[in-house]
Amino acid sequence: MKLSTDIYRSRRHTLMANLPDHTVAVIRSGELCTRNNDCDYEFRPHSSFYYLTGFAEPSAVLLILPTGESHLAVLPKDPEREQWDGFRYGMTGAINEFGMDGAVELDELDDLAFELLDGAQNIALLMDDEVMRDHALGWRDALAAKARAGVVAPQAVIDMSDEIHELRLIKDSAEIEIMEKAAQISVAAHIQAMKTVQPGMMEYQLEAELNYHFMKHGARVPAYNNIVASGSNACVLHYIKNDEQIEDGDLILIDAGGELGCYASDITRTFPANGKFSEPQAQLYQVVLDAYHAGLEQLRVGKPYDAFHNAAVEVLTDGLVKHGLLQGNVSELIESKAYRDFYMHNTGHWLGLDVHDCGRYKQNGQSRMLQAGMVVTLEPGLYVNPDNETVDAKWRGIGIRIEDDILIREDGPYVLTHGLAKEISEIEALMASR
Ligand SMILES: [Mn+2]
Repeated sequence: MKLSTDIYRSRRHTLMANLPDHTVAVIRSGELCTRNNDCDYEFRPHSSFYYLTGFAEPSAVLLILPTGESHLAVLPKDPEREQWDGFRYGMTGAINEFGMDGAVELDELDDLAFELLDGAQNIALLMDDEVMRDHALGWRDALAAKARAGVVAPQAVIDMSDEIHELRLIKDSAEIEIMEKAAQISVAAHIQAMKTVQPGMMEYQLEAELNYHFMKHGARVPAYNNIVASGSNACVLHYIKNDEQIEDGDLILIDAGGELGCYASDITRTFPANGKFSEPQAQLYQVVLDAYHAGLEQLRVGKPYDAFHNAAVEVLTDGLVKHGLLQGNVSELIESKAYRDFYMHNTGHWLGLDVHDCGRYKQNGQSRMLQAGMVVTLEPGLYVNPDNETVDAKWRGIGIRIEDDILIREDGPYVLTHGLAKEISEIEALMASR
């Protein structure tokens, strides 16, 4: 899934062009993380580091000069370690395969930094990376101590998060292609889950179908912890235990998406375990589906970011009143946020290398305008707490969310997760065909 080295090089040049003059940028891939004893979690590089390099080994540190000239400190080639832990690109690979202008072994990182930072004004980094921040301040102090030898230490450590995040927010065609593939792998996995479910199964047995299809089609890992929630578990927004038995009459909410080439997909569907919605389930489901369609209409170039959320909230609140779960005037119930008892999350988020991707939602205190190349999720839902005694018993414990991944294009919203049933009749037909 590595893109052409020209793409990464041009991203590094653009980043430097957007930072103040005389700045050297530094960013790292991250370290292996212990699961237990001597077992590590599978390594997954930091998204912004990967965006700038396509390099997926742990412990790597990238330094970029104001001209865009790029140097990578990497784990050294080591036949014995590679015998145990697998292939490393080493310095030659960093230059030949990843288009770096220079490379050093990790233990020469400090010397490289001293050389490249001498005379620079700023060290730019991701301010939330405390390890890198401490390291960069250490470099600065060491250079400052050599002032009498003519060394000029950088004056400031600055945050480059915004500059990287704004680049990552607008997806290029290569990224969109990968994201659509990731989305379609996840669509196939969700279809399989709908076709496989039977009352009596455990939630994790259904989860196994998702993981099997993600991996079988090239998405080695889920982009986030799979949510497979039956019955009232669906009202727990981040339910990941997935260890209860699915019962006849339950709705099942699955929020799961595969990760491909480090890009996330993020899909939610809610469907009946026995293949047929009950009447109250269908009534609330239709409200959420109507909110989805109202939101989708707002996902257009030039609309403010919050328009699709507001449109969804209006439809959801209207539906809650229509079915008697809330009483009163719709606009007053929105104003007082009464709907939040049933709808407590936002209607979407940026999607990209991270499932909750980077990029500001507001500019100058106002919701920002949508632009072509942005990818958002659209995910209205309704959740009736099983203990909510203010509503008729027939509604209690129903949890519904419908979520797709939407690319903003000049010609309108494009559903990357296309081809996955969401109308009631479509879901029931798909499940009847099992
Ligand atoms: Mn989501």
